[in-house]
Amino acid sequence: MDNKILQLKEQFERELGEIKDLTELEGIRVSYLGKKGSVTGLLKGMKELSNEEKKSFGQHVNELKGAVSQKINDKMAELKEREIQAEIELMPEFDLSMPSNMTRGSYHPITLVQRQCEQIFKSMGFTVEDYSEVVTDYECFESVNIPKNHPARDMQDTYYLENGQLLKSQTSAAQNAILRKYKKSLVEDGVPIKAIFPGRCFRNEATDACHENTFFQMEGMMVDKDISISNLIYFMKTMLSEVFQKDIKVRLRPGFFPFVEPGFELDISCLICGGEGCPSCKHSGWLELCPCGMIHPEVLRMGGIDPEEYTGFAFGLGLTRLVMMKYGIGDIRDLNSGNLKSLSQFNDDE
Ligand code: FA5
Repeated sequence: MDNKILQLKEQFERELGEIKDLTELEGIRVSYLGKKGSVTGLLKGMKELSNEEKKSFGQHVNELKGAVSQKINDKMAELKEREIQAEIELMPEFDLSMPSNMTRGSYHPITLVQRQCEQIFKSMGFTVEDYSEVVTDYECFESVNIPKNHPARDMQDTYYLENGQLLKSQTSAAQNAILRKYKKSLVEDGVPIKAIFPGRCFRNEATDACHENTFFQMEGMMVDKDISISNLIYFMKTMLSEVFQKDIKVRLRPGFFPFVEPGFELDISCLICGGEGCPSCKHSGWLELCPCGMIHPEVLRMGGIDPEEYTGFAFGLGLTRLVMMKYGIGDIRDLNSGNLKSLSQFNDDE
Protein backbone atom coordinates (compact mmCIF):
# COMPACT_ATOMS: atom_id res chain seq x y z
CA MET A 1 0.00 0.00 0.00
CA ASP A 2 2.82 2.39 0.90
CA ASN A 3 4.03 1.85 -2.63
CA LYS A 4 0.76 3.27 -3.92
CA ILE A 5 1.30 6.34 -1.79
CA LEU A 6 4.78 6.79 -3.17
CA GLN A 7 3.58 6.38 -6.78
CA LEU A 8 0.80 8.92 -6.26
CA LYS A 9 3.24 11.35 -4.68
CA GLU A 10 5.59 11.09 -7.66
CA GLN A 11 2.72 11.43 -10.13
CA PHE A 12 1.47 14.56 -8.28
CA GLU A 13 4.90 16.18 -8.33
CA ARG A 14 5.25 15.47 -12.04
CA GLU A 15 1.86 17.00 -12.85
CA LEU A 16 2.45 19.97 -10.53
CA GLY A 17 5.69 20.72 -12.38
CA GLU A 18 3.75 21.12 -15.63
CA ILE A 19 1.12 23.51 -14.27
CA LYS A 20 1.06 26.87 -16.10
CA ASP A 21 -1.74 28.85 -14.49
CA LEU A 22 -4.17 29.06 -11.58
CA THR A 23 -7.00 27.35 -13.48
CA GLU A 24 -4.85 24.28 -14.10
CA LEU A 25 -3.77 24.34 -10.47
CA GLU A 26 -7.38 24.30 -9.31
CA GLY A 27 -7.92 21.28 -11.60
CA ILE A 28 -5.08 19.38 -9.99
CA ARG A 29 -6.28 20.31 -6.50
CA VAL A 30 -9.70 18.84 -7.19
CA SER A 31 -8.26 15.73 -8.84
CA TYR A 32 -6.05 14.92 -5.81
CA LEU A 33 -7.74 16.43 -2.78
CA GLY A 34 -11.40 16.66 -3.87
CA LYS A 35 -14.06 14.28 -2.50
CA LYS A 36 -13.50 11.94 -5.43
CA GLY A 37 -9.78 12.77 -5.72
CA SER A 38 -6.92 10.25 -5.84
CA VAL A 39 -5.59 10.94 -2.31
CA THR A 40 -9.05 10.51 -0.82
CA GLY A 41 -9.40 7.39 -3.06
CA LEU A 42 -6.42 5.72 -1.35
CA LEU A 43 -8.45 5.39 1.85
CA LYS A 44 -11.03 3.26 0.04
CA GLY A 45 -8.59 0.37 -0.26
CA MET A 46 -8.05 0.20 3.51
CA LYS A 47 -10.86 -2.28 4.17
CA GLU A 48 -8.62 -5.32 3.51
CA LEU A 49 -5.86 -4.17 5.91
CA SER A 50 -5.35 -5.29 9.50
CA ASN A 51 -5.98 -2.76 12.26
CA GLU A 52 -2.28 -2.22 12.75
CA GLU A 53 -1.71 -1.65 8.98
CA LYS A 54 -4.75 0.67 8.80
CA LYS A 55 -3.25 2.86 11.47
CA SER A 56 0.12 3.28 9.78
CA PHE A 57 -1.42 3.57 6.26
CA GLY A 58 -3.91 6.18 7.44
CA GLN A 59 -1.07 8.15 8.95
CA HIS A 60 0.90 8.06 5.67
CA VAL A 61 -2.13 9.11 3.62
CA ASN A 62 -2.63 12.04 5.97
CA GLU A 63 1.01 13.02 5.58
CA LEU A 64 0.63 12.85 1.79
CA LYS A 65 -2.53 14.96 2.01
CA GLY A 66 -0.67 17.59 4.05
CA ALA A 67 2.30 17.63 1.67
CA VAL A 68 0.07 17.89 -1.46
CA SER A 69 -1.96 20.69 0.04
CA GLN A 70 1.21 22.58 1.10
CA LYS A 71 2.73 22.26 -2.40
CA ILE A 72 -0.49 23.45 -4.01
CA ASN A 73 -0.49 26.53 -1.75
CA ASP A 74 3.15 27.25 -2.55
CA LYS A 75 2.47 26.89 -6.24
CA MET A 76 -0.52 29.19 -5.97
CA ALA A 77 1.58 31.91 -4.34
CA GLU A 78 4.25 31.48 -7.04
CA LEU A 79 1.69 31.71 -9.89
CA LYS A 80 0.02 34.78 -8.40
CA GLU A 81 3.35 36.53 -8.08
CA ARG A 82 4.13 35.58 -11.69
CA GLU A 83 0.79 37.07 -12.84
CA ILE A 84 1.50 40.34 -11.01
CA GLN A 85 4.97 40.54 -12.56
CA ALA A 86 3.47 39.93 -16.01
CA GLU A 87 0.95 42.73 -15.45
CA ILE A 88 3.71 45.10 -14.33
CA GLU A 89 5.72 44.29 -17.44
CA LEU A 90 2.73 45.10 -19.64
CA MET A 91 2.22 48.49 -17.98
CA PRO A 92 3.48 51.51 -19.91
CA GLU A 93 6.56 53.07 -18.43
CA PHE A 94 6.04 56.28 -16.49
CA ASP A 95 8.18 59.24 -17.28
CA LEU A 96 8.06 61.27 -14.10
CA SER A 97 9.76 64.21 -15.75
CA MET A 98 6.95 64.66 -18.30
CA PRO A 99 4.80 67.80 -17.80
CA SER A 100 1.21 67.07 -16.74
CA ASN A 101 -1.48 67.78 -19.31
CA MET A 102 -4.23 68.02 -16.69
CA THR A 103 -6.07 71.34 -16.60
CA ARG A 104 -6.00 73.17 -13.29
CA GLY A 105 -9.18 73.52 -11.29
CA SER A 106 -10.50 76.95 -10.45
CA TYR A 107 -12.41 78.63 -7.67
CA HIS A 108 -16.07 79.47 -8.14
CA PRO A 109 -16.56 83.25 -8.34
CA ILE A 110 -18.76 83.08 -5.23
CA THR A 111 -15.88 81.47 -3.32
CA LEU A 112 -13.53 84.19 -4.54
CA VAL A 113 -15.78 87.05 -3.43
CA GLN A 114 -16.69 85.30 -0.18
CA ARG A 115 -12.99 84.94 0.65
CA GLN A 116 -12.36 88.55 -0.26
CA CYS A 117 -15.18 89.70 2.05
CA GLU A 118 -13.92 87.43 4.83
CA GLN A 119 -10.48 88.98 4.48
CA ILE A 120 -11.89 92.52 4.61
CA PHE A 121 -13.90 91.84 7.75
CA LYS A 122 -11.14 89.83 9.42
CA SER A 123 -8.81 92.79 8.98
CA MET A 124 -11.40 94.86 10.87
CA GLY A 125 -11.47 92.43 13.79
CA PHE A 126 -14.45 90.26 12.83
CA THR A 127 -14.50 86.48 13.32
CA VAL A 128 -15.79 84.23 10.53
CA GLU A 129 -18.38 81.70 11.67
CA ASP A 130 -19.70 78.59 9.98
CA TYR A 131 -23.28 77.41 10.43
CA SER A 132 -25.44 74.48 9.45
CA GLU A 133 -27.62 74.55 6.32
CA VAL A 134 -30.36 72.55 8.04
CA VAL A 135 -31.81 74.51 10.95
CA THR A 136 -34.79 74.55 13.27
CA ASP A 137 -37.80 76.82 13.13
CA TYR A 138 -36.54 78.41 16.35
CA GLU A 139 -33.15 79.29 14.84
CA CYS A 140 -34.46 80.59 11.53
CA PHE A 141 -37.54 82.43 12.77
CA GLU A 142 -38.52 82.49 16.42
CA SER A 143 -35.12 83.49 17.79
CA VAL A 144 -35.01 86.43 15.37
CA ASN A 145 -38.35 87.74 16.46
CA ILE A 146 -40.54 86.04 13.86
CA PRO A 147 -43.01 84.04 15.94
CA LYS A 148 -45.31 81.40 14.45
CA ASN A 149 -48.02 82.88 12.18
CA HIS A 150 -46.06 86.14 11.83
CA PRO A 151 -46.74 87.53 8.34
CA ALA A 152 -42.98 88.05 7.81
CA ARG A 153 -42.66 84.28 7.36
CA ASP A 154 -44.39 84.68 3.99
CA MET A 155 -41.48 86.87 2.83
CA GLN A 156 -39.35 83.74 2.56
CA ASP A 157 -40.88 80.69 0.97
CA THR A 158 -39.18 78.07 3.07
CA TYR A 159 -38.32 74.46 2.27
CA TYR A 160 -39.42 72.28 5.19
CA LEU A 161 -38.06 68.81 5.83
CA GLU A 162 -40.17 65.87 6.91
CA ASN A 163 -38.63 65.93 10.39
CA GLY A 164 -39.86 69.48 10.97
CA GLN A 165 -36.48 71.13 10.38
CA LEU A 166 -35.92 73.42 7.42
CA LEU A 167 -33.32 74.50 4.91
CA LYS A 168 -31.85 77.79 6.09
CA SER A 169 -33.70 80.56 4.25
CA GLN A 170 -31.55 83.33 5.71
CA THR A 171 -28.17 83.48 7.41
CA SER A 172 -29.93 85.35 10.24
CA ALA A 173 -30.69 81.81 11.47
CA ALA A 174 -27.26 81.84 13.13
CA GLN A 175 -27.72 85.15 14.98
CA ASN A 176 -29.01 83.63 18.21
CA ALA A 177 -26.26 80.99 18.43
CA ILE A 178 -23.54 83.56 17.80
CA LEU A 179 -24.92 86.01 20.36
CA ARG A 180 -24.98 83.17 22.89
CA LYS A 181 -21.49 82.00 21.92
CA TYR A 182 -19.89 85.40 22.59
CA LYS A 183 -22.14 86.95 25.26
CA LYS A 184 -19.84 85.85 28.11
CA SER A 185 -16.77 87.56 26.67
CA LEU A 186 -18.89 90.63 25.86
CA VAL A 187 -20.36 90.96 29.34
CA GLU A 188 -17.46 89.71 31.44
CA ASP A 189 -14.42 90.87 29.44
CA GLY A 190 -15.91 93.79 27.50
CA VAL A 191 -14.95 92.27 24.13
CA PRO A 192 -17.39 93.47 21.45
CA ILE A 193 -19.15 90.80 19.39
CA LYS A 194 -17.95 91.20 15.79
CA ALA A 195 -18.82 88.26 13.58
CA ILE A 196 -19.65 87.49 9.98
CA PHE A 197 -21.28 84.27 8.91
CA PRO A 198 -21.49 83.46 5.22
CA GLY A 199 -23.77 80.63 4.14
CA ARG A 200 -25.94 79.06 1.48
CA CYS A 201 -29.64 79.88 1.69
CA PHE A 202 -32.61 78.16 0.11
CA ARG A 203 -35.98 79.60 -0.85
CA ASN A 204 -38.76 78.11 -2.89
CA GLU A 205 -38.91 81.06 -5.28
CA ALA A 206 -39.58 81.47 -8.98
CA THR A 207 -36.18 82.20 -10.46
CA ASP A 208 -35.29 85.15 -12.68
CA ALA A 209 -32.17 87.16 -13.54
CA CYS A 210 -31.66 88.23 -9.90
CA HIS A 211 -33.43 85.46 -7.94
CA GLU A 212 -32.26 81.91 -7.42
CA ASN A 213 -33.71 79.25 -5.14
CA THR A 214 -30.19 78.55 -3.85
CA PHE A 215 -27.99 81.54 -3.19
CA PHE A 216 -25.42 82.84 -0.73
CA GLN A 217 -25.74 85.49 1.91
CA MET A 218 -23.17 86.83 4.29
CA GLU A 219 -24.53 87.98 7.60
CA GLY A 220 -22.65 90.30 9.89
CA MET A 221 -23.22 91.47 13.44
CA MET A 222 -21.55 93.83 15.84
CA VAL A 223 -22.69 94.27 19.46
CA ASP A 224 -21.19 96.50 22.13
CA LYS A 225 -22.07 99.47 24.28
CA ASP A 226 -23.04 102.50 22.18
CA ILE A 227 -23.11 100.93 18.73
CA SER A 228 -25.08 103.17 16.38
CA ILE A 229 -26.18 103.50 12.78
CA SER A 230 -22.99 105.42 11.99
CA ASN A 231 -20.96 102.30 12.82
CA LEU A 232 -23.17 100.29 10.50
CA ILE A 233 -22.74 102.77 7.66
CA TYR A 234 -18.97 102.85 8.16
CA PHE A 235 -18.59 99.08 7.84
CA MET A 236 -20.94 98.87 4.84
CA LYS A 237 -19.05 101.62 3.02
CA THR A 238 -15.65 100.07 3.78
CA MET A 239 -16.74 96.64 2.62
CA LEU A 240 -18.18 97.91 -0.67
CA SER A 241 -15.24 100.17 -1.54
CA GLU A 242 -12.80 97.30 -0.82
CA VAL A 243 -14.75 94.79 -2.89
CA PHE A 244 -15.23 97.04 -5.90
CA GLN A 245 -12.04 99.10 -5.61
CA LYS A 246 -13.95 102.03 -7.06
CA ASP A 247 -16.74 104.41 -6.11
CA ILE A 248 -20.16 102.91 -6.56
CA LYS A 249 -23.56 104.48 -6.06
CA VAL A 250 -25.58 103.11 -3.14
CA ARG A 251 -28.77 104.24 -1.44
CA LEU A 252 -30.19 103.54 1.97
CA ARG A 253 -33.94 103.46 2.42
CA PRO A 254 -36.21 102.26 5.22
CA GLY A 255 -36.89 98.51 5.19
CA PHE A 256 -38.84 96.23 7.45
CA PHE A 257 -37.32 93.13 9.06
CA PRO A 258 -38.68 91.92 12.41
CA PHE A 259 -35.16 91.45 13.79
CA VAL A 260 -33.95 95.03 13.29
CA GLU A 261 -35.26 98.39 14.43
CA PRO A 262 -34.78 100.64 12.58
CA GLY A 263 -34.24 98.55 9.43
CA PHE A 264 -32.87 99.59 6.06
CA GLU A 265 -32.52 98.37 2.53
CA LEU A 266 -29.12 99.07 1.07
CA ASP A 267 -29.39 99.11 -2.71
CA ILE A 268 -26.60 99.33 -5.23
CA SER A 269 -26.88 101.13 -8.53
CA CYS A 270 -27.02 98.32 -11.09
CA LEU A 271 -23.58 97.81 -12.59
CA ILE A 272 -24.92 95.67 -15.42
CA CYS A 273 -26.83 98.56 -17.04
CA GLY A 274 -25.19 101.51 -15.27
CA GLY A 275 -28.51 102.33 -13.62
CA GLU A 276 -30.46 102.53 -16.89
CA GLY A 277 -32.67 99.55 -16.07
CA CYS A 278 -32.30 95.92 -17.24
CA PRO A 279 -33.58 92.42 -16.34
CA SER A 280 -30.83 92.06 -13.66
CA CYS A 281 -32.29 94.97 -11.67
CA LYS A 282 -35.87 94.36 -12.74
CA HIS A 283 -35.61 97.54 -14.85
CA SER A 284 -35.38 99.76 -11.75
CA GLY A 285 -31.71 100.71 -12.04
CA TRP A 286 -31.16 99.53 -8.42
CA LEU A 287 -30.49 96.13 -6.91
CA GLU A 288 -31.35 95.17 -3.32
CA LEU A 289 -28.00 94.09 -1.98
CA CYS A 290 -27.61 94.32 1.75
CA PRO A 291 -30.53 94.87 4.11
CA CYS A 292 -29.39 95.93 7.53
CA GLY A 293 -30.34 97.72 10.71
CA MET A 294 -29.99 97.99 14.44
CA ILE A 295 -30.56 94.64 16.17
CA HIS A 296 -34.04 94.47 17.70
CA PRO A 297 -33.96 94.51 21.55
CA GLU A 298 -35.98 91.29 21.60
CA VAL A 299 -33.31 89.50 19.51
CA LEU A 300 -30.59 90.64 21.92
CA ARG A 301 -32.67 89.49 24.87
CA MET A 302 -33.22 86.05 23.32
CA GLY A 303 -29.47 85.87 22.79
CA GLY A 304 -28.95 86.43 26.51
CA ILE A 305 -27.80 90.05 26.14
CA ASP A 306 -29.37 92.96 28.00
CA PRO A 307 -30.68 95.47 25.40
CA GLU A 308 -30.71 98.21 28.03
CA GLU A 309 -26.95 98.00 28.19
CA TYR A 310 -25.89 96.88 24.72
CA THR A 311 -26.83 97.78 21.15
CA GLY A 312 -25.72 96.34 17.86
CA PHE A 313 -26.14 96.31 14.12
CA ALA A 314 -26.74 93.42 11.73
CA PHE A 315 -26.66 93.11 7.97
CA GLY A 316 -27.56 90.37 5.50
CA LEU A 317 -25.43 90.85 2.40
CA GLY A 318 -26.69 89.15 -0.76
CA LEU A 319 -23.35 87.58 -1.59
CA THR A 320 -24.45 86.04 -4.89
CA ARG A 321 -25.80 89.39 -6.06
CA LEU A 322 -22.56 91.05 -5.02
CA VAL A 323 -20.72 88.56 -7.25
CA MET A 324 -23.03 89.47 -10.16
CA MET A 325 -22.25 93.14 -9.69
CA LYS A 326 -18.53 92.68 -9.20
CA TYR A 327 -18.02 90.53 -12.28
CA GLY A 328 -20.80 91.96 -14.45
CA ILE A 329 -22.77 88.71 -14.58
CA GLY A 330 -26.21 89.70 -15.86
CA ASP A 331 -28.08 86.54 -14.86
CA ILE A 332 -27.74 85.00 -11.39
CA ARG A 333 -28.64 81.57 -12.79
CA ASP A 334 -25.33 81.44 -14.67
CA LEU A 335 -23.60 81.09 -11.28
CA ASN A 336 -25.36 77.78 -10.60
CA SER A 337 -25.07 76.57 -14.18
CA GLY A 338 -21.99 74.42 -13.69
CA ASN A 339 -20.56 75.87 -16.90
CA LEU A 340 -16.90 75.44 -16.04
CA LYS A 341 -15.69 77.38 -19.04
CA SER A 342 -17.47 80.54 -17.99
CA LEU A 343 -17.03 80.01 -14.22
CA SER A 344 -13.27 79.54 -14.45
CA GLN A 345 -12.56 82.91 -16.09
CA PHE A 346 -12.61 84.91 -12.83
CA ASN A 347 -9.58 83.30 -11.20
CA ASP A 348 -6.54 85.37 -10.84
CA ASP A 349 -3.51 83.17 -10.38
CA GLU A 350 -3.82 82.23 -6.71
C1 FA5 B 1 -32.94 88.70 4.69
O1 FA5 B 1 -32.76 87.53 4.36
C2 FA5 B 1 -32.56 89.20 6.04
N1 FA5 B 1 -32.24 88.09 6.86
C3 FA5 B 1 -31.36 90.13 5.89
C4 FA5 B 1 -31.06 90.95 7.11
C5 FA5 B 1 -30.10 90.52 8.00
C6 FA5 B 1 -31.71 92.15 7.32
C7 FA5 B 1 -29.79 91.27 9.11
C8 FA5 B 1 -31.42 92.90 8.44
C9 FA5 B 1 -30.46 92.46 9.30
P1 FA5 B 1 -33.76 89.44 2.32
O2 FA5 B 1 -34.82 88.41 2.19
O3 FA5 B 1 -34.07 90.75 1.75
O4 FA5 B 1 -33.38 89.64 3.89
O5 FA5 B 1 -32.42 88.90 1.70
C10 FA5 B 1 -31.22 89.58 1.87
C11 FA5 B 1 -30.45 89.71 0.56
O6 FA5 B 1 -30.23 88.40 0.07
C12 FA5 B 1 -31.23 90.42 -0.55
O7 FA5 B 1 -31.04 91.81 -0.50
C13 FA5 B 1 -30.59 89.83 -1.78
O8 FA5 B 1 -29.39 90.49 -2.06
C14 FA5 B 1 -30.31 88.42 -1.35
N2 FA5 B 1 -31.38 87.54 -1.78
C15 FA5 B 1 -32.58 87.32 -1.21
N3 FA5 B 1 -33.30 86.44 -1.92
C16 FA5 B 1 -32.54 86.07 -2.95
C17 FA5 B 1 -32.71 85.17 -4.05
N4 FA5 B 1 -33.80 84.44 -4.18
N5 FA5 B 1 -31.71 85.03 -4.94
C18 FA5 B 1 -30.56 85.75 -4.77
N6 FA5 B 1 -30.33 86.60 -3.76
C19 FA5 B 1 -31.31 86.78 -2.87
